[in-house]
Amino acid sequence: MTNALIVIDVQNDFCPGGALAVTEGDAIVAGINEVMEGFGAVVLTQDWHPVDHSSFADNHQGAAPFSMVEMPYGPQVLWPRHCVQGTQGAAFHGDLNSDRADMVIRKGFRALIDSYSAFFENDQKTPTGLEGYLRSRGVTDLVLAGLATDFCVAFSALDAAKLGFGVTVRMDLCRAIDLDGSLDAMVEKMRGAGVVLA
Ligand code: VGL
Ligand code: ZN
Repeated sequence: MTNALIVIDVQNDFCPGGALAVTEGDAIVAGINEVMEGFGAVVLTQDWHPVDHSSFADNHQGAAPFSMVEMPYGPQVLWPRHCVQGTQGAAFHGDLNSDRADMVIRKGFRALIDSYSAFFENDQKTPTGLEGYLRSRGVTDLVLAGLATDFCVAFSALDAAKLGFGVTVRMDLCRAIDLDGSLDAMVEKMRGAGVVLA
């Protein structure tokens, strides 16, 4: 059995002062660095959007940030512009030990589709390639940490469980956006899917 730590989107734009700041988003960085040592593999994910990304409210005329739209693949939250490719906002938090990462996987780089999960884009079928990477390295068990608990962490955990990995989410090493009760809803879904919340 090989385990992997999957660190979700610990990027400047999700930390205080960033474009889509998660409360205390930076408070988990030291703890994540500490646990990295204990894993057979460490993967970092990076939300990585083109400027014309369809998840940005300012690319939809008259739309307010955090409102909902219907995309061809289903409902989608419109976010403030964040994690634009190559910007400082898209860079990892400066204190995150990115040197320890074996693999960095970028997601959300297609303009017409968002990607919360590290495994599949929001159409739930376009793969990111992470599954193949983990399987070819013999990884069976995953521990997830990062931002945000109720979006990218939860979607990644649910997909991982569906794919048959053993999945633990370190809730103490995650922080949530919590939009209209999304945290409670996603915690419930993760429990139902057999994800261990630690
Ligand atoms: C995320 C909203 C939009 C996340 C990414 O990392 O949870 N949330 N893009
Ligand atoms: Zn995003």
